[in-house]
Amino acid sequence: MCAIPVDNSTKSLIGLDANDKHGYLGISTVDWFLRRGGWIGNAILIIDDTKSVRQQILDTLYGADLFSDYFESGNGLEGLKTLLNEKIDIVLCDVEMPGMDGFNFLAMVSPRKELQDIPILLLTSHNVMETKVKALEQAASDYLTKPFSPGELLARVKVHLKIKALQDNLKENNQLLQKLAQTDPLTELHNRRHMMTTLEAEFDRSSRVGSPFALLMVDLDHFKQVNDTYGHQLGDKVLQSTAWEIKATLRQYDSAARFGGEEFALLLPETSLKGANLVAERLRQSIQGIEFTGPLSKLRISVSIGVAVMPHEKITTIKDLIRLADAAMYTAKRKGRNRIESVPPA
Ligand code: GH3
Ligand code: MG
Ligand code: MG
Ligand code: MG
Repeated sequence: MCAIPVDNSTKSLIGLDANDKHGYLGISTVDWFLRRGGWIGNAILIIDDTKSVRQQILDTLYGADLFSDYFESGNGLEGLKTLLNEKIDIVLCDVEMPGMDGFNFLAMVSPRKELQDIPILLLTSHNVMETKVKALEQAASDYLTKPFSPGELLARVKVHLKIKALQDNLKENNQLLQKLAQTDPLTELHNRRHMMTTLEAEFDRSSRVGSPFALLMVDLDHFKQVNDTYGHQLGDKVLQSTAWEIKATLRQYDSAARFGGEEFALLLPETSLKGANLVAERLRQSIQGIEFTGPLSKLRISVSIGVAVMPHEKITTIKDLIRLADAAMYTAKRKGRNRIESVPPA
């Protein structure tokens, strides 16, 4: 097994016992830490108008091997520019500086959503309780009183790096969960629930501003026969290939969802009847043209598509829009399948 040596300070930073693994980290542990944004790639920004203070901080940090990038600024404004332009993981900022001081710096940073997760530690030069309380009230993550001991500086920086890594990890997991909750696992298209949310937003927008909005209902023809002939598992592969063709057809603001078993919905904002029919025809042809391999090599599939476009006098609710697109799709089935039918303009 691959292992790398670590010292005790690194172990405590990543939450391991000092006796863990005899001073070595297994590659899976390293991998875990790196994936959640470990020390490699960490960047610190040090803002202080006194060069010797910045140097003292740098000398302390260099030995601890916590960062790969070190940024320095001699005033708050310059520091803010660096914070906006670089990927910074933690900020140490002096309180007393000419021009933009530490509190002004905090006031500039706090309202910016993209900077809110970056811990800011204020460096106060006098041990006055009001300054410390004010720092925390103004959204500083912590404070350090100058002159600080190297041990305390390192300990506080490590704690805040660890909290940030955990927060980043939590955020990533939440985003992943949100994506999973919106996605159909087989086809990786949006699921029906998420489609309804998008549909509501687009329906409202179209109703409000009168801009065209098209809904396409796409249903595989004789799909039961595909399952009966090749089995359910290969049937699933066919659904995935269909979804892939649908994704390839989408333009920037379009979206697609798996509406039911072998039925898909395409939402096309700002699209007139003519445009929607063109998209539908392109999709019909590309699905008819899919060439499968292996046991499915003899299979040819097709879809029937129903198109409904608003504004339309028969469409006043989302239910109307879905019902009419669905009815058009069933007309296409009745007229022989592998074709497109649209709701005639009012
Ligand atoms: P039509 O042309 O009238 O649409 O005929 P059809 O056979 O496609 O329609 P029908 O509604 O009779 O059958 C739909 C089939 O889709 C039956 C069902 O087993 C299959 N199906 C639904 N969901 C899935 C799925 O997730 N995987 C697979 N493999 N098959 C599915
Ligand atoms: Mg100062
Ligand atoms: Mg079908
Ligand atoms: Mg169906």
